[in-house]
Amino acid sequence: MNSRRQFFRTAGLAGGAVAAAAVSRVAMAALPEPVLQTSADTMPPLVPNTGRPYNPVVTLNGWTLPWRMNSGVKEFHLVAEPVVREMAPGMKAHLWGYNGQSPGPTIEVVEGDRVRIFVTNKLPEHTSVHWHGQRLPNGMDGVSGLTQPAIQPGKTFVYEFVARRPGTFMYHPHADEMTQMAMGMMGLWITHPKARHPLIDEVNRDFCFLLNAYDIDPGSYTPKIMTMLDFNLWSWNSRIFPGIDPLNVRLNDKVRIRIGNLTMTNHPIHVHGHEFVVTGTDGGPTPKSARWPEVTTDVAVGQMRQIDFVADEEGDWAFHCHKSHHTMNAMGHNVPTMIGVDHRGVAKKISKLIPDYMVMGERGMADMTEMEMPIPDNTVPMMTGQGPFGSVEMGGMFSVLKVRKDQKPGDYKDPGWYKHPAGTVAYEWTGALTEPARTQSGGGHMMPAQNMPAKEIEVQVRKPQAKSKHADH
Ligand SMILES: [Cu+2]
Repeated sequence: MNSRRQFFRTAGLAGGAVAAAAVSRVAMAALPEPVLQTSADTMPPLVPNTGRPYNPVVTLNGWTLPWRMNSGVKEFHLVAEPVVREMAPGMKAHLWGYNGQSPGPTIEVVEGDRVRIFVTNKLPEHTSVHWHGQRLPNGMDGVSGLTQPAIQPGKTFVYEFVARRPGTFMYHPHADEMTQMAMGMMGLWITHPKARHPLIDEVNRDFCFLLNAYDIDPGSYTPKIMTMLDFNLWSWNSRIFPGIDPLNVRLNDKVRIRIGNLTMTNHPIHVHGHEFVVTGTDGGPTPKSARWPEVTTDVAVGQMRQIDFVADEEGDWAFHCHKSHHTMNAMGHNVPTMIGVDHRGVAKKISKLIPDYMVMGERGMADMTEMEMPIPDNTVPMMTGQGPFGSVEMGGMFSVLKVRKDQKPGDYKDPGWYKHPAGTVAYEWTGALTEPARTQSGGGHMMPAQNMPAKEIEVQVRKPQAKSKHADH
């Protein structure tokens, strides 16, 4: 869902920022003009027009921050500020972020680049930026109180260091972290290798996103920052399915996906139809001897995982967190399991008193997607997303890897739903059904049937009486 107009707007701004570099010494002495993003769409890769060339990444529902070259130094300007982030069509959240969005823009540099980052604080409280995973001088590490004074509201600080090693990194505040990360302050940092690297293959498509989580009550806009574990919105780059864009690739592309986890729990990330290898972490590229094929990799808290694979199977492949509660959207958690409970009579009685009353999950939860249940404003259904065969019944950390023969190189447009060749889709059996033969045996090999009672017996369990103090437990 790339918007061409958005692309030209971004490219224009990037061009503007770069052109400014050629203007005058006075202009260069000033801060680089901050570039803001108003859209939550996936922006096309920002092809570098200054500095060493590299193959840019695509940030899922995100964008890369343009820079200017100032006497050989790459200069970026991050603005920490309150933002309104569209988490999915129909749901907006009041978050904190950088340059108009949460997460902030991806910063892309090349191994060996000298980088200068101006950070302006427009938040109502102090902040700092920690450059997670970087080798840098201690005083540039961004831990407020420990390595620098905090950046007070209205102030701008300058960070400067050389991007010493290639890899996938993150940035986030190291000041009032609980609040600021719960409010969405974070971003990705990619350092590309300066030359061919024995452990970093060149790829055709290079995607990245952060795992994050929010606790926003249905009908409200601002996350509850005291929540420790029971978040109700599990997001990729502060987007929830069906608001997460698909990953669109060409058949046989070499694909890389970089995933960083800034939530409070781990996320087993799973791809359908393909195997991948973990080729890097925030510690750098993994040695070849430490790689093995996987279809799920756990990304623990504060970790990054870089996975590589060849997209050699056409189709629409689910790509998601394997924790089933993380592929759902906001809901109350205090819902009893009702499977197998027949409570139609009760529901009828209650609905006389409460017209909107609805019984949840008598036959599982799938019914919930079809019921026209009234939901509060600014709330996305719990399980949703229309596919070509009906509801996908997903939410949260879910997207689709779309592999197509005719996807052009460099084209990230959504190709639409996969058209399955005739005879390759699971179908309904319409023939006769025979009753399954059920075993009559009373047990397995270790317990021969002749020693087993032929019918059910009643077992009485007597709780031991507390004759001695020790028997009690
Ligand atoms: Cu998860």
